[in-house]
Amino acid sequence: MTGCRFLRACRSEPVDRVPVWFMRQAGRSLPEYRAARGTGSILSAIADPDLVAELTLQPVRRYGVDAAILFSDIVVPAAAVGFGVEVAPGTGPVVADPFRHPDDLRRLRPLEPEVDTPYVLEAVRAIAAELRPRGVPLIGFAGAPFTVASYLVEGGPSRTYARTKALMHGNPTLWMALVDRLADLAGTSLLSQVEAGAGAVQLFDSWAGALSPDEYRRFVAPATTKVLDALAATGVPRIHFGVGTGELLGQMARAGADVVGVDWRVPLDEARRRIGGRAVQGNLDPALCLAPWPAIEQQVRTVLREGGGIGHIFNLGHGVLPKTDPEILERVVTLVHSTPPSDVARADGANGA
Ligand code: 1CP
Repeated sequence: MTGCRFLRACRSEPVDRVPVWFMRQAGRSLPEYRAARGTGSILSAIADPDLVAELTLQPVRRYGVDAAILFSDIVVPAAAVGFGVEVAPGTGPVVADPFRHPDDLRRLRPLEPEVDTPYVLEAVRAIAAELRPRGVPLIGFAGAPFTVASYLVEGGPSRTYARTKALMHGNPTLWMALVDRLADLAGTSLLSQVEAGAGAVQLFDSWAGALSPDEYRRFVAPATTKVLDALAATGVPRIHFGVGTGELLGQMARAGADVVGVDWRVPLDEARRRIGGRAVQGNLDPALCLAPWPAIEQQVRTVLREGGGIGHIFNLGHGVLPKTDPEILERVVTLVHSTPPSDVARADGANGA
């Protein structure tokens, strides 16, 4: 089998082992991250290509995962064009002057990656060069229009998305203009990351699960489709991920994904039925990584069986929780890599074993 197993799995080609990586695999759960990261704002860390390369490569070295994900954040393009967004430690993205009026569209001018985010491109080039000999691809990423819009409209993290929904339903014209601008930012950023050497991309629509299927179809799908369409000609796999999106999986697939990321609420075999023919990524509950090992082992085997061995990229159903013991993730990688795809049907003792 030629080529790397992560890219083969994205294309639903046979693999020697199911590939595995973890959302938020770099970050606070790693002592070497805490040592290298220092105390400054994450946006200044992201603007330092040497530090970004180090933070991106740390989990590859420690875990032997099959893909790296660029150390960055979903608000980087909006911050880079001067919208006015910060990332507050312990909170996440915050906006002092949230998006409210048509005039605010002017704060979202087009992104010029070489001018606005040269540090991202420098980091991607360095990381891709370092990973190439190991056959490990770098995943570039962006925030999907809805999830980024939710921060710009709410002014910070939200539980209800009340202001966001008030805008989409109350002034659909302005909402569609907003998500269209955000689609251009995400598409341009992702294309620049691919040109600099990223071998796959993931579009994070983390909070899309707040939407009904009808809201998703009317207010979100057109902009998200625009982002994923912009990547089609590159030929790199496009992963599309959200949390709590069981009822949206079909639409998320049709928006142009090659791989659909699934959280722990929907078993992967059921998810596969909803997305027709595409690969799946997921879906071990990140909270389970804090349980005793036998419970984790059982669930890893269940996820492998439900993933079916082909067209499955093993991951968590959302990001690594900061309290996770890195040793547990190491054991998860070893377990996934020790199970040949032909054995996953028997992996958890189901099917009469
Ligand atoms: O492996 C990695 O660590 C990759 C780095 C990464 C990624 C992929 C960071 C660094 N952010 C992201 C994407 C991101 N950022 C998402 C999508 C992924 C997901 O759903 O987890 C989202 C929703 C954000 C927004 C964001 N940025 C939050 C969430 C706030 C909320 O609404 O609950 C937070 C806490 C941040 C800050 C941030 N980004 C990244 C880190 C390591 C941190 C923590 C703060 C810091 O270290 O200063």
